[in-house]
Amino acid sequence: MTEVLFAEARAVIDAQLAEVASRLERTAGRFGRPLSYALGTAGKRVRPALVLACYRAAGGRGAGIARLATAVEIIHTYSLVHDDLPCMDDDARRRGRPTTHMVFDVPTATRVGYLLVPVAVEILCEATRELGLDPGTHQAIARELLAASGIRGMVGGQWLDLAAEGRSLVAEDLTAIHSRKTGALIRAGCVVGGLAAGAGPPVLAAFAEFGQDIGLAFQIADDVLDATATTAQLGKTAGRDASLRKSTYVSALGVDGARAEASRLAGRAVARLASAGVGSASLASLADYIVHRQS
Ligand code: GRG
Repeated sequence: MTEVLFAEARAVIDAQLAEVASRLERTAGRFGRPLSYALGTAGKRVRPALVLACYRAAGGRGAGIARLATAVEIIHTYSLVHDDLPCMDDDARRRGRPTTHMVFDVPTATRVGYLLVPVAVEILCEATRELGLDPGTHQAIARELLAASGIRGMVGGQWLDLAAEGRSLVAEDLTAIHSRKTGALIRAGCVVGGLAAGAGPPVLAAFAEFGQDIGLAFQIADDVLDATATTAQLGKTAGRDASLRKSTYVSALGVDGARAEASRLAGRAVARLASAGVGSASLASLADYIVHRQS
């Protein structure tokens, strides 16, 4: 089931990203090529797949949802470009290719990251217009995505994560960091899918709780993969957490304990949908994929 959804997400989102990249190549002067390079890297497209699946689970049928999913992926792409910078995780490889600052330089990659944020907002505006959403829904979607990206979400979580380097953290500390750093954008992807479909408060609350739990499960699986998979498998440097002396769910719970915690969260995420009366085989299989993925 996830194969079909991912095949669709990759085809549609990659085409939209290519279109945005070629637009930027024409209009962004000397930043056109670096922006296009960052947008052209092949990710798994987990967040777009969640936007599409939540939208459809809430009854949405418009094709414009792909553009909204693209906006979410662009925010994610910016975060990866910045995360790899020498002042953050200092990584040379991402998505099977050299990172943006390795191909260009650090000032260029820094600007690429910043420039992608207004690009995402522009695409979000195009999406809500294409979907024919009213101004209130447009505003709710923009607020959800931008709040999740900012200091109360992704940026705040990254900040806490950097400040914690070299310190020994327990699982509760890690949850406080990663529910913001990784979880907030995943949760927002689920909620904006629901908002775009016109879902009511109980379904939106269920999507938020589902996104919260699978967002954390995603990070736990990421920690397990960093400790157990190869660089070739991951497309980014394996074993990076240990070399940066980072506390992770693996250092806190062990590999088996971390896997069990990810499974527990994914199970609770699906149960939350069921108790809100949202039946979605796609979302259940995405939750399963997030825990059992190999890259
Ligand atoms: C200014 C403090 C400050 C922060 C800037 C860099 C940043 C904002 C936030 C970092 C957010 C981040 C990179 C979180 C990690 C999330 C994560 C596990 C990413 C990997 O996601 P995948 O596996 O990647 O979906 P692909 O490549 O498949 O898209």
